[in-house]
Amino acid sequence: MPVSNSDIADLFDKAASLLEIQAANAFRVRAYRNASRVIRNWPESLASIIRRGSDLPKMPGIGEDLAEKIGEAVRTRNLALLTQLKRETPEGLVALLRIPGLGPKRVLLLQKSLGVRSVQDLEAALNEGRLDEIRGFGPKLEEKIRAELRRSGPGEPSERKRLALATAEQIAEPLLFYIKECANVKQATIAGSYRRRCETVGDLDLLVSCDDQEAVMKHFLAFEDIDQVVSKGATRSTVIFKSGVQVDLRAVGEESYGAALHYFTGSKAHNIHIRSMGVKRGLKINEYGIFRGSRRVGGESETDVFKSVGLPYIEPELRENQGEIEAAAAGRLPDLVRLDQIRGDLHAHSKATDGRLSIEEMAAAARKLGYEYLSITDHSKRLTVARGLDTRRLSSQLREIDRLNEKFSDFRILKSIEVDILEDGSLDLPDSILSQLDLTVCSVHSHFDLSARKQIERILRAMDNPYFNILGHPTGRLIGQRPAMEFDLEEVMKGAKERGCALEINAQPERMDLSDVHCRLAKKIGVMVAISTDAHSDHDLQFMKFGVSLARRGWLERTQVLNTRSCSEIVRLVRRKGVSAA
Ligand code: DGT
Ligand code: CA
Ligand code: CA
Ligand code: ZN
Repeated sequence: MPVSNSDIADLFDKAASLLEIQAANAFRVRAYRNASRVIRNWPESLASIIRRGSDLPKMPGIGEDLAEKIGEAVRTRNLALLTQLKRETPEGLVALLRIPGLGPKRVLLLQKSLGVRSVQDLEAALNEGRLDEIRGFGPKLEEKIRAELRRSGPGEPSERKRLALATAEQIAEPLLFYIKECANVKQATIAGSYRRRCETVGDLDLLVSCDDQEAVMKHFLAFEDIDQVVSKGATRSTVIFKSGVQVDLRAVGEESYGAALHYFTGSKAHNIHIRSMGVKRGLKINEYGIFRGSRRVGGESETDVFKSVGLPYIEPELRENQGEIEAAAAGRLPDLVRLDQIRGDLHAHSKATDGRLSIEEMAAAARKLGYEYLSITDHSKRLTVARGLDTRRLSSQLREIDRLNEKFSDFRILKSIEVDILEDGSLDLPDSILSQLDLTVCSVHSHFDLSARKQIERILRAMDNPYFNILGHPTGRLIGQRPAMEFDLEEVMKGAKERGCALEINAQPERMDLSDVHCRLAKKIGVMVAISTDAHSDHDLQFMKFGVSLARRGWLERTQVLNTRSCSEIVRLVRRKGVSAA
């Protein structure tokens, strides 16, 4: 199992929470929290940097001691400090932390003022009405805690699962449709991490503008997917859907919609940065509007917010306080790639291997999306579970594609293959057949556990083959099933750039591989990427939007994305020196 930056960040986060429950020095708590945030968002894999023996880069707020702890986390996947803290902290307190609304601060407060040290203690205190006695525990929070205790039943509450973006969308879209049916609703958006198109989403933040908030609340609370109402008020409600997802609704007047949309889109770090810029200009920026003293000076549109601090509009996907505000101020925001710039899909399977449809059906589906081309990339023979193609079957597929292509004047099926990269770095099919293709996707489907060094050598050796064009799903991760392979992507990206190879952003929801952080690295290195769906059916072609938003989160522009080019440009771009056109 590789140690990703977010694994390291999780360790630091846990340490911060446990330190906080123990009422440790506030500076120390903050140092760990800050470190966690910096590490989580760091664009390069810290584990790779350490493994290749380089010094860690200078990171804000991370001194020698914390840097050493990063090293420890990479080596041991743990922190001795964390083990010690866990030993010292009663289990019950740790379980309390998992209850939504109960951060370490409140857990500490509960412990100090009521002696609550477990979920059972908490339940008792609730039932006896003792929670009312402590500051910061209003009826809203109490109701939220009650709802969680009901939801999780007796015993310890489980850690609330974050949803994959694609899953969240299946819940969010019908909700949005439903809310817009209410005649009072003027505008409605799902803000938060969902709008920033994060890989996973904690809860959905639905924002509406209207002039009759009561009517909108009533309409919302009648939605059939609602399982529990955690809290309801005149302008805000929190509910839990039958699927377990929490949804927060905020209803605001039209004059506040832009300010609220900006606020609830976040991220929190981005908001705080913008707000502090406002303060310097004598402005108060919050979810209700932009104010100079008590006078409202804007808030109807999101642009108002940015304009008030002298910035151009910043796309939601960039709002992570990862340099987007500085870039905006300097007039250097990237011109992010858009879905409507995508002209085709370079990774799709047919029923010749593990796809569900014929090549003809897949091509028809791609044409319907307005695409100019579709690459058919079935598996190669090594992947026996998918009935991978050998030279003979691939040859006959190529003839079939020639026949189909004769029918089109405005569309082309590209001849391709998803060829396995074998353990020794050779490709699974001979050059004699690869040379007859328009381009190749080359993927690792076995031996995921080679050492990082061997994995890199394997992939770079494969890239030495002049018929290697696109590295498919580069880290091999399957979200929730298989971790990313542990190797330094930077080295692979540099190798790809030198050799004229591209990397894939695989838009399958369970892959999303490269990640946004990797995309940013790809941008820095200047290696080309292909955004592909790896479709196994016509429906899967729709995943393109997830790949594009991921690329946008990674600051990628049209020019760096292979499949924003025409078919002939692509074939020309990927052709390697020493390879003549077949
Ligand atoms: P999630 O739900 O964990 O995937 O992430 P978000 O970003 O959707 O976070 P959420 O739902 O807790 O809050 C939605 C947005 O509201 C968040 O992105 C920024 C804003 N927000 C929440 N709490 C604060 C806060 O304390 N200060 C500021 N400035 N903004 C906040
Ligand atoms: Ca949220
Ligand atoms: Ca929320
Ligand atoms: Zn594959």
